[in-house]
Amino acid sequence: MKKRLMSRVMLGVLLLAVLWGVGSLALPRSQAQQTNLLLNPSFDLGKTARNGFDGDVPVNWEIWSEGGTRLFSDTDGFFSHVRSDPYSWIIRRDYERFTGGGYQRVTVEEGKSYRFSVYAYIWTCNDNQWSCIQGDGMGYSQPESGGQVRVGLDPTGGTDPFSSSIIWSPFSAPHPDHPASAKIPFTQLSVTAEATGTQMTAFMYFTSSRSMRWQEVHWDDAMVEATDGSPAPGQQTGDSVATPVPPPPAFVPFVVRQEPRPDGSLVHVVRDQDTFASILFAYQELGVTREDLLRFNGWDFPPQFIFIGQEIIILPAGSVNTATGELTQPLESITSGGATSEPAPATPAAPAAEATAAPATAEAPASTPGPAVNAPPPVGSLAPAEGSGAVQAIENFLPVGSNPF
Ligand SMILES: [Ca+2]
Repeated sequence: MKKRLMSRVMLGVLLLAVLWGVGSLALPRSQAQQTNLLLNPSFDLGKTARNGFDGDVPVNWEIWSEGGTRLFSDTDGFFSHVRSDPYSWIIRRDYERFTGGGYQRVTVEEGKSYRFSVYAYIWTCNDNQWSCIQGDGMGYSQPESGGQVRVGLDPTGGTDPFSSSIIWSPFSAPHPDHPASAKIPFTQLSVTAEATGTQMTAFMYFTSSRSMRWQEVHWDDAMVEATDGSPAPGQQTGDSVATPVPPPPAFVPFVVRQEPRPDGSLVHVVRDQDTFASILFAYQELGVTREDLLRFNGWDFPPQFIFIGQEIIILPAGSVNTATGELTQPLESITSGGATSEPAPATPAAPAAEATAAPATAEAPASTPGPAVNAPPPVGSLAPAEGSGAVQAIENFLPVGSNPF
C-alpha cells in the first residue's frame, strides 16, 4: 500500500516537474514576443500636442529641436509615406534648415546591452515642378540640403540630445527617388549600447546644412531590444522591401573639377563614367546646386543620357576669376542673374507631356538665364548622333542612396 502511494507521489512530482519544464520552456518564447521595450514603436497609437511645436507628437514620444526651433510634427497617414500602416512620424520645417528629432526613455537592466533601430527616409526639395511634385512620375529628394539622419542611445537615460554620453550610429542620408504610385523606401538605422543604469534613452536625429523649400524626415517602426552584445545585424542596410543595398558613395567614380575658361565660365566636358550627380558633386564646393545646373543648361530635369565630350555649363561667363578660380561675385547674384526660378516666371518649364523620352533639351538655350556661354551641344534624343563610337550612355538618376552627397 505504502509503496503504491509512494509511486503515485513520485508520479505526481514527475508530472509537476514536466509541467514546470514545459512552462519554463514556453516562457522565453512569450518574452521574445515582447522584446520591444518602446511604447508606441510604430507611431500608430495616437498623438498629442507639445508646447513649442506645431502639430502633434505621437503618444509616448518626445520631440526635440536644436535651439528650440519650432518644428512641425505629426503622424502622417499618406499611403506612400508609411512603412507600417496607418502612420509614420513626420518632422519638418520649410524654408529653413534644422536639427531635431524624437526620443523615448525605456527601462533596462544595468550592464546589459541593447539595440535601438528605426526606419527613416528624408525628403528635401526645392524643385516644385519635379522633385517635390513628381512632375515626371518620379519624385526625388534632393541631397544638396545636406539632410542626414542617425540614431543614438544614451546609456545613462538622459534626455539631452547633445549629451556626450550618447552612443550614435554613423550618419546616413536616405534620400530616395521613387515613382508616384509606390511606397517610399525606408532605410533602417541602428545602434547598440550597454546600459549604465536602469534607464536608457533612444534618440532619433535629423540635421540639414542648407535651407530648402521643403524639408522633412519620416520615421517608422522603431525598436529597443536586449542583445547579446554582438554587432547589430542589418545596421545601415536598406529596407528589405526596397531595392538592394546600394553601393556606398565611394564607389561613384570621382569627377575631377575642370579649369575655368577664358571668358570666366566653368564648363565641364563629360568624361567616361561621369554622371549628372557626380559632376554636380565635383562643383558643389562652389555652392552650385542641381537646380543651377538644370537652369544653366536649359534642362527641366536631369538628362536621361549624357555623352563623353558633351559640355555642361556649371557657371556662366564672367562667374569665375580665371586666375584664382574663385567666384567673381556671390553665387546668389550669379544664379539669380538672368531669371529666378522660384516664382516660376518665364523660365522653360516644359509641359509634362513633352518630358518623356527626350529630356527638355536643345531649344532651351533661348530662355536660358544668365550670360550666353558657348552653347553646349544638345543632349539630343536617346540615339547618340555622333558616330565617334566614344558615346557613353549614363543614367541620370543614381540608385537610391548612391548619390555621392
Ligand atoms: Ca507605422
